[in-house]
Amino acid sequence: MTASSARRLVLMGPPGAGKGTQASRLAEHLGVPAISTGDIFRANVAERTELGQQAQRYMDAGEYVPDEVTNAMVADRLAADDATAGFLLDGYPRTEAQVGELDRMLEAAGVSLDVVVELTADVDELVKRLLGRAAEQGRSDDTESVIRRRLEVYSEQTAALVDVYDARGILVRVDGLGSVDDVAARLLDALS
Ligand code: B4P
Repeated sequence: MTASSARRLVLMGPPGAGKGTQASRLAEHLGVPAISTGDIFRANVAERTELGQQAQRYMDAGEYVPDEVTNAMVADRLAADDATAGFLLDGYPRTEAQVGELDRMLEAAGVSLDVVVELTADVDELVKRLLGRAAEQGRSDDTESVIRRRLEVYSEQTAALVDVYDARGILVRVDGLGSVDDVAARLLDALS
C-alpha cells in the first residue's frame, strides 16, 4: 500500500498529537475528505443544533460524546457522495464500540480500512501544545483541568484500540514530535 493508493484511513493519537493538523494536509494529498468528529461536533455547537446541544456538555468536560450519538453522525457522514471513494477519519473510532460500529458500516458498504496511523507524542509535549492553543484560540475544552481529563480518557478508552488494528496488520506508528512539516513528511514516508 502506498500513500497514493491508500483510500480509507484512520488517524489516531492522543489530544494534541497533531491529528487535526496533519489530517487536512494528508487528506488533500490523497484526494479524500478529512472527516474530523471533533470538528463536526464543534460546528454543531456553534450552530446550536440539537446534536451540538447533546455534544457540548461532554466536550466541555473532556469526556467522550456517547457512542450512539457519535456513531450515527459518522454513519451519516460516510454515506455522503464524497466519502464513497475514500476518506480520512480523524478522531474516530475512539472506543471499542466505535471500532465495532465502523467495521459494520464498512462491511455493509463492501469496503475495508487500508491503514490506521497512530501519531505519538509524550504527555509534556501534548499539554504544552494544548495550552498553547488555549492561549491562541480559547477552545472551551483546552483548560488545564479539562486537558488532563481528555488525556486520561484517551489512555483509559482509546490507547489500547491501536492493538486491534496492529493485530490486523494495518497499523502504522508515526512520531508526532518535531515541526508540522517534519511530521507531515514522516507520515507520507510511513505510508509509502
Ligand atoms: P478533537 O477535535 O479530535 O480534539 P483533539 O483530540 O484534542 O485533537 P485535535 O485534532 O484538535 O488537536 P491536534 O492534536 O491536531 O476532539 C475534541 C472532543 O470532541 C473530544 O474531547 C470529545 O469530547 C469529542 N469527540 C471527538 N471525536 C469523538 C469520538 N469519536 N467519540 C466521542 N467523542 C468524540 O493539535 C493540537 C494543537 O497542537 C494545535 O494547537 C496544533 O496547532 C498543535 N500542533 C499540532 N502539530 C504540532 C507540531 N508538530 N508542533 C507543535 N504544535 C503542533
